[in-house]
Amino acid sequence: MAYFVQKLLIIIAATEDADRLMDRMTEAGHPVTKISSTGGFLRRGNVTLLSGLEADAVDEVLALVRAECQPRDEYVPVQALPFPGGLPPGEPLQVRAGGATIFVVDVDRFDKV
Ligand code: 2BA
Repeated sequence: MAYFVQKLLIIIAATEDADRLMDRMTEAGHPVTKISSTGGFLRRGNVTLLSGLEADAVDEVLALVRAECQPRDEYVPVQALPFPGGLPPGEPLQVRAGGATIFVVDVDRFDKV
């Protein structure tokens, strides 16, 4: 199928949400590539999804991301962080788990050879 790629979505999601989101995107006909990644702060595995889309499809994919990647609060002991010396000791740190971080980037050119 020919399509005109105008936007690149870079979606960083929790590993436990990413497969479901990929299924929903694929069912809806949106191409997607999964890359294993690691967050700089928690140093936990997460997933980066790349999807090259027509501009009209961006909102539909963002709605799927919102539905499948619900943010939730998690508490992480400061000692479990890779750099405990950098943070004051004491209360566990509240972090956002799940959810997604999304970049929408203009595509100058898209080729397949
Ligand atoms: P991490 O860097 O491992 O961050 C995981 C979560 O830890 C963040 O969730 C946030 O709730 C918390 N956090 C991050 N830095 C913090 C800090 N300096 N102090 C206190 N809490 C902090 P999200 O913001 O939802 O980010 C989830 C993941 O998305 C990140 O994993 C990172 O892999 C990626 N990410 C987020 N913003 C990004 C950006 N501007 N550029 C590139 N990657 C980004």
